[in-house]
Order: sequence, then C-alpha cells, then structure tokens
Amino acid sequence: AEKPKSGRILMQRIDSVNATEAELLETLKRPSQKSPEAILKIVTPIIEDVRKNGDKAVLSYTHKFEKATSLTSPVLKAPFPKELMQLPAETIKAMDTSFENIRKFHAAQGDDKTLQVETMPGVICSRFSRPIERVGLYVPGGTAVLPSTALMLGVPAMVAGCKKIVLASPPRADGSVTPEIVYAAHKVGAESIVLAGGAQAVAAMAYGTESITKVDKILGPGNQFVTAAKMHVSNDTNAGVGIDMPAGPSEVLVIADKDANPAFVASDLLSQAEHGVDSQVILIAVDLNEEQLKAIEDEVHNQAIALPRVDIVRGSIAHSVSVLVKDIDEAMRISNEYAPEHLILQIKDAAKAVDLVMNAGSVFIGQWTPESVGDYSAGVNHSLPTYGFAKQYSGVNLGSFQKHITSSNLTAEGLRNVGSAVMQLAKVEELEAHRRAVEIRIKHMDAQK
Ligand code: HSO
Ligand code: ZN
Repeated sequence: AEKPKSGRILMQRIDSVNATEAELLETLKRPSQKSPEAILKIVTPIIEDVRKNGDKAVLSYTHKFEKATSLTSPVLKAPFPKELMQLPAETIKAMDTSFENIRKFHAAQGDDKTLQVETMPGVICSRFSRPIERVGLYVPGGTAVLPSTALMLGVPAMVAGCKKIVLASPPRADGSVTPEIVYAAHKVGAESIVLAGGAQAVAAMAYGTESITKVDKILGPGNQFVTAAKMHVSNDTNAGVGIDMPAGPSEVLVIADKDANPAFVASDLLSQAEHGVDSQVILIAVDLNEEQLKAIEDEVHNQAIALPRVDIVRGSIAHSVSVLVKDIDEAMRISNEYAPEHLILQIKDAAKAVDLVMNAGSVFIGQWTPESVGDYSAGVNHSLPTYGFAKQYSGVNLGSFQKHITSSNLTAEGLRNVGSAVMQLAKVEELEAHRRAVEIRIKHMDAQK
C-alpha cells in the first residue's frame, strides 16, 4: 500500500482499562513476516549456486543485485589499502571511542580463569573457553550504512581471539565498500571483506569459495533473505556452520511515567522508527492523563516531520502502539510478554525497576540514556534478539565467539568415590562396557594393594 506522505503521525492508542491482557497482546503482535517457505524458495537456489560455482556465482549475484558490474573479485583481503579508509578526523575519533568502549565492556565478559569444582573428593570437573576459530560477520547494506554493526560484531570477535574474522557487506554500485566499514575491519583485525550481500554472502562464508574463507559461525543482522539463508546453511550438517540468532525488524518499547520528559520519550521512539518501515515502536504510558499523553504524541509528530527519514517513520508509526496502563507492574508484565529488543525506562526509580525485567535484549535506564548511546558508543552490544526472541536468546556478547569446553580429572580415590554410582547406572541402562570401564580400574587398584 502507498504510504501517506502527509497527515498526523500518530501511534494507535489502546487503554488497558478497556481491553483484556490477551487483547492488548494481540495489538502488540509484530507485523507478520513473509512466509519462510516463500523466502526459502528464493534463497535455496542461490545458496546451491554459490556452493557449486563459488566466486563466479557470488560475483554474478553482486553484479545483478548490487549493480556493481565493475567488480572482478568478490573479496578484499587485508591489509586494506589506506586510501580505502579515508575518513574525516571526527569520524575516526568517534569510531575509536566506540571501539574502545565496546572492547572494554566485552573484555570484562571474559572468563579466562578456568572454572574448577571438586564435586567429590578426587573428582575434579573444569570448564574453560576457546575462541571459535573462523567467524563470518554480516554487516547489512540497504537504506543506511552501518559501520557500527561492523564494530559490534568485530570487536567481541577480536576480544575473544578468533583467528580469522571475515566481514561481509554488500558493495556500493561502483564496487567499493564504505570506508567506515573498511576502517572497522582494519581495527578489529579482519582477514578479509566479502563484497557481497544477501544469501550469496551467507553461502560464500558457510561453504567457502576459491577466494572466500569458509567460517565456523556466521553472525549479524540482515533482511529476511539473509536470515533465511543463515537458517538454511546452519541446518546443512555438511556445511558445519553455526549462526547467532534469528533476526527480525528492529523494535523499541519505552515505558514512561509522569516524570518523563515528553520530548525525550518521542526522540527515543523516533530513533527506532527511522530504521525501517517494518520497525515497531511501543509506548507504555504509566498512569498518564490526557494532557500528558497528548504532549508525547505532539512531540512525536513535530519531531518526526522535521526528520530526513520522515517517510520511513510514517511507515513504522503506522503499526506502532501506545498502551495506557495503571502502574509499573502492569507495564512490566506487558513488556516482559512482548520481550522487546530495546527497553527504555523513563520512569521514577528506573534503576530499581530493572529487577522486574525478565525479557529484553538491552535496557536503557533513566532519562539520560537514549537508545542511540547503546547503538553506537556506550559499550553494550546492539546486535540483539528481536521479534520476541529475547525470551530465549541473548544479544551478541563475548560468549557468542567462544565455545566452553569441560574436562574431568579423577584420582584413584575419586574413581572409588564415584565409581559405584557409575556402575549402577550403567547396569540400569544395560551398557555393560560402560560398567566394566570402571570395574576394570577398581580391580586393578585392589590387585596392587
Ligand atoms: N538500533 C539498531 C542498531 C543501530 N542503530 C545501528 C544505529 N545503527 C538495532 O539494534
Ligand atoms: Zn538504532
């Protein structure tokens, strides 16, 4: 449907007094996605083509979809030429600041120390982590350039110690990569940049080509084709590739009470709304009167019409909602059920309310914490679970780039202590070789006495 180009930019209102919780949640349903089968039908042949024909296939899709017909190689290898990362000093400085904050926060997530527990005398269980060796990081192109995403994925990979970091991003029509992305790749020590987007980029990293390194895990957000391709390759046991999480359109849920500044609240709703027409923004207004709610709505409209991306905002606000609730408990109940990617708390005692958060990708606490600080520079990651997946997934973090390996180490005394339990359970499962692996050792110990 054609988007209206004028008229009031207004979120639909719903009052919890007039609706059951089920009705409320129905209103908060995410805009439905295209059927996965339809998308799979499109991406499967592309993936197959890249798997079979390698570079040649990748290049032909890039020529077709990105119109980058002058491109002759689908990959740019490090060291990246200086002239490909010429940037204004302010941009370098901003990226360096963000890099450092993201690095600090993710480095602190490390569990370098081996965790060790003696579960019984002489029975020592340990856990230690190792980096995933080769990772492929997808940085979307599309309506905005996203060097911040290159940092959000690349910095934790670097901190984790991944040996090979491959970045993929669709090139511009002239065949070049945005210099900000090249700079990010350089900063995180990436080995290459795959100049491709969509399912073809995902397939190239999953299977490898003549010039593109095969990776062990693919991470990063993307459109429905990228997401479908990630799911597809991760289901192919021959590819041997893992993925981070299913990605959907970006979203924010703001909880605001009487204390909230209407202009601040509106600015947060709009910073998420400008991402794409499919973005969803939710306002939960806690015990606001008509005048206070209208103040926020006026701000949304007035700030929106002054934005360069107002047309996108119109699209996303069209399926966004304000919910009126009586108290914080009700607000939190709804928020936890919606499980937002971003949760903004513009309420009194916001820090205390965090205890009530059960499901959210990342929380922004208090009036001085706009979501955009987390999107770029605070240090937290912006690659987060959307579409309600915050109920079972974490956002990208150091652990996304590591495996945890466990070990057991028993002394003779330890084997005596735990052996009878092992032998009894092996007996129950009728796995005699298991039982004898213990028995043979105990007998050996007894013989030596
Ligand atoms: N809010 C987006 C991330 C982003 N914002 C990138 C700006 N650039 C999804 O979390
Ligand atoms: Zn954002």
